[in-house]
Amino acid sequence: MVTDVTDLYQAYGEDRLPPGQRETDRFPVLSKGGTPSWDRDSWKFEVWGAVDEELTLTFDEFRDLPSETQVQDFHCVTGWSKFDCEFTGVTFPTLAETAGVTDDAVHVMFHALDGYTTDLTLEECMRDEVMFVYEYDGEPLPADHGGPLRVVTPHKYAYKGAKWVSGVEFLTEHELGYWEKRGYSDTANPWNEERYS
Ligand SMILES: Nc1nc2c(c(=O)[nH]1)N[C@H]1C(S)=C(S)[C@@H](COP(=O)(O)O)O[C@H]1N2
Ligand SMILES: [Mo]
Repeated sequence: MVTDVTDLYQAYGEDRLPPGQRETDRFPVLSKGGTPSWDRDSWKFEVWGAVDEELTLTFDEFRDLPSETQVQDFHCVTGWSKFDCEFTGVTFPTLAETAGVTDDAVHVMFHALDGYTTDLTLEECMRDEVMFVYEYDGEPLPADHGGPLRVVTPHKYAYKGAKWVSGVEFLTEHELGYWEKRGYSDTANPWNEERYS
């Protein structure tokens, strides 16, 4: 079953295409540096911080979590949007439920293999559209797009979705991620054009 969530813009604005964006059919690659290498045997996904149970999952264990497929739009803060991306993976609420989030958790820091980080409020993460994705259009997620595992955040500019995600830290206080420390908006709502802080 494929769930189409491309209508989520209706909660934020009139138009599916956020203001100041242009639609592209391509799927450009945008990374702060090179594509990190990974190895299936040593790859680990970790969950720590304000949780009942810290988790360390192998790639196969991650793949065994309940998954779903969604059609989503993708908005990069540099001005391009790609409609109708088919992503398969694990929703954030499913992952959170697996670890058991404690009552004092308020924010979430995503960590990635290239040293990238990004932070969202727990509330902004606890939506089924926030997914840990390992397949794009029914194929393994290409390495340039964050394979083996990336986060997608269709309600935010795409820098809120860490490629090559290696772990999730539940925080009891707000912290800033890589781009948020360098002047990009912490809230990153595309329909309000929250590009810079
Ligand atoms: N680990 C990591 N994640 C990242 C980035 C990055 O440099 N490193 N760039 C972000 C930015 S600015 C965007 S627009 C999207 C780009 O995803 P794409 O290369 O699949 O288009 O990934 C986001 N996630
Ligand atoms: Mo971006």
